[in-house]
Amino acid sequence: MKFDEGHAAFRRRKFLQQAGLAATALAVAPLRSMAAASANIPVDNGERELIAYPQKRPLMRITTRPPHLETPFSVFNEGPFTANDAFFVRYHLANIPTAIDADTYRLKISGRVTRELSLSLAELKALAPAVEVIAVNQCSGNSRAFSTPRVFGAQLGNGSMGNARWVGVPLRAVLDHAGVLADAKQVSFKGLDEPVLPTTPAFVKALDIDHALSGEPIIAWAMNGTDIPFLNGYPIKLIVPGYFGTYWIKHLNQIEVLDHVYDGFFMAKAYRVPDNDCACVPAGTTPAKTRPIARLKVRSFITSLEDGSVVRAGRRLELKGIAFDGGSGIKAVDISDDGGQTWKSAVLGQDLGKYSFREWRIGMTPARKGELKLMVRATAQSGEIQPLEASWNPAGYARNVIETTKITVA
Ligand SMILES: Nc1nc2c(c(=O)[nH]1)N[C@H]1C(S)=C(S)[C@@H](COP(=O)(O)O)O[C@H]1N2
Ligand SMILES: [Mo]
Repeated sequence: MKFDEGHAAFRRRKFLQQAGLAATALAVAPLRSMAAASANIPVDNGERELIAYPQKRPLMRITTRPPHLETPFSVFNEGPFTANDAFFVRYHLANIPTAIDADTYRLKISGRVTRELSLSLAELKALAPAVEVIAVNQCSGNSRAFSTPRVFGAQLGNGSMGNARWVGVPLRAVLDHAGVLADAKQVSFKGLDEPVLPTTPAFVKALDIDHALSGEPIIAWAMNGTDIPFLNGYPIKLIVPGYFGTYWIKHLNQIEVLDHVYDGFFMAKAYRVPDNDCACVPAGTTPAKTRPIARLKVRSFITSLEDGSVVRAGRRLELKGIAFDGGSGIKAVDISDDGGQTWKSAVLGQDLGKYSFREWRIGMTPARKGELKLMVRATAQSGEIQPLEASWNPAGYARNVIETTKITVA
C-alpha cells in the first residue's frame, strides 16, 4: 500500500480552496438547516436538529458558534470506519479558520530544542516514511447527557466519537529533527483557531515528553485515504492513539518543547478527572485531587438496533455493534438479555489494530413477546471490563457503563 500521497495532493487542495473559497468560507455558516429531519436522542433534553456544513452530510447540531456537530448513531452501523463526511466536529473557540492555504502553511517547533523549525507541509511529509494507524477519536464528554445527576457542559449523546485510518509522520521524527534538549518535560500543541476575546485562554494541550517521543502520536495529513476534512483539522492534525480527542489538535501549527509541566487553562483547569482508580466521585461531590484525562475506557455499543425498535417474536435477529478501548485491544464482547445475569459471547469481527473500533455480531431469536432489554459488555485485552453501574464525575467525562438497548418483541 502506498501511504505517501505526494505534494500534488496539497497543490490540488489549494486549487480547490481557491476555486471554492466561497464554499470554504462557509465553514462557519451552515449551508441549510434541516429542522424537519430532526433526530431524537434517548435523553429528555430535547430533539437535535440536523444541520449541513461543507464536506459534511447533515449532522446533529450541538452548537453553531463554534460548530459542534455529532454523528447520527446509525452511521456506526455502516462499518468499522466512520466516514469523513459523517465524522463529528468539536471546537472550543469561536474564531476558527475559514480558509487555509496549503502552500504557505507552516508548522513551527520551538522551545527546548537545539534548532527551531518552521516546516512547510512538503518538508513535514519528507521528514520520515509515512506511517498509518487506525484509531478512535472520542471526545471526553461523549455521552455526557446521560450523566445522572446532570452535569454542566454540552449535552452530548453517543455521537462524539469516530474511527478512522490516519496517515502521517511520527511526532518523534519531527522532535528528533529539532533536537529535544535534556531538560524537556512536556510538549505543548496549538492549532490555528483563536479565542474571540483576549481574556479567553487559547486551546493548548500538552503531552509528557516520554509520550511525545514514544513513536505513537503522529502528525497526520490523511484521514480514510483523503485530505482531513476542513472541520476535522485540515491540513494536519495531531493523532494520539488511545487518548481522548482533546489532545488531537486540529490545524496544528505550533509545537513547543517545555522544561516544565504546561499550566494553561485546558490542561490545568479543564479536561481533568478525579485522581483515583475509577476517575470518579460520589454523585454531586467535588474531587479533592484531579489529573489530566488520558486514555479511553473500554466501551461497546449495539449499532444494528436503536432504543425503541420493534422486532418479531420467533424471528432470528442479527445483532451487530462496535467495541473499543484505550489501546490494549478488545478481548471479548458479551450480550445479556436477562439484566446481566447470564452472558453470551459475540463473534468478533476483523482486528484492525488495538486502537480501532472492533466490530462484533451475534444471532439471537427472541421468543417471548414484550419488552426486551439487551445489554452489551466489552472486555479489553488489559482485563478492563465495562461496569454495570455508571460512575460519576463533575464534568461527565469518560462514560463507559454497560449500555442497554430497550426493544419491543411483538
Ligand atoms: N485546534 C483545535 N483542536 C482541537 C479542538 C479545538 O477546539 N481546537 N478540540 C479538541 C477536542 S476536545 C476534540 S473532542 C477533538 C474533536 O475532533 P474532531 O472535531 O475532528 O472530531 O478535537 C480536539 N482538537
Ligand atoms: Mo472533546
